[in-house]
Amino acid sequence: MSEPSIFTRIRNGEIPSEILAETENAFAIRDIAPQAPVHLLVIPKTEEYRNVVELAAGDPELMAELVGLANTLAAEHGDGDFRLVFNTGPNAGQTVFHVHAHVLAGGLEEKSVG
Ligand code: DGP
Repeated sequence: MSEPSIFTRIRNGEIPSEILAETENAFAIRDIAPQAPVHLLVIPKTEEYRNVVELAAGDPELMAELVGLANTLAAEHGDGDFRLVFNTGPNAGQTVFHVHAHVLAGGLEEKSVG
């Protein structure tokens, strides 16, 4: 059995970070190094999925739950618009291999992708 991820340790209260919201299968915290005025992380309670590809294939309903929680948080913490980012793989900047969505909001207009 591998060590619990940093996010599981936060959820268990071993590492301090306010749990901003919780659904049946997911929870949300603030990112420790914000890249936007609003930068939250939406995280499944299970560590079963290392990245969004595994999550989407293994549990599409949980994927939808994450998106729904991101949407709720973007309305609570910003104007409702948001960017959802899943870094996938170390070469894309993923550092925690317990799947999580970055919810970025506020002041994104000048940095849109595409
Ligand atoms: P990624 O690089 O996509 O795997 O995202 C991991 C994020 O987790 C990164 O943006 C910083 C955040 N993070 C790492 N450790 C902690 C922590 O102890 N507390 C909080 N709130 N966020 C953390």
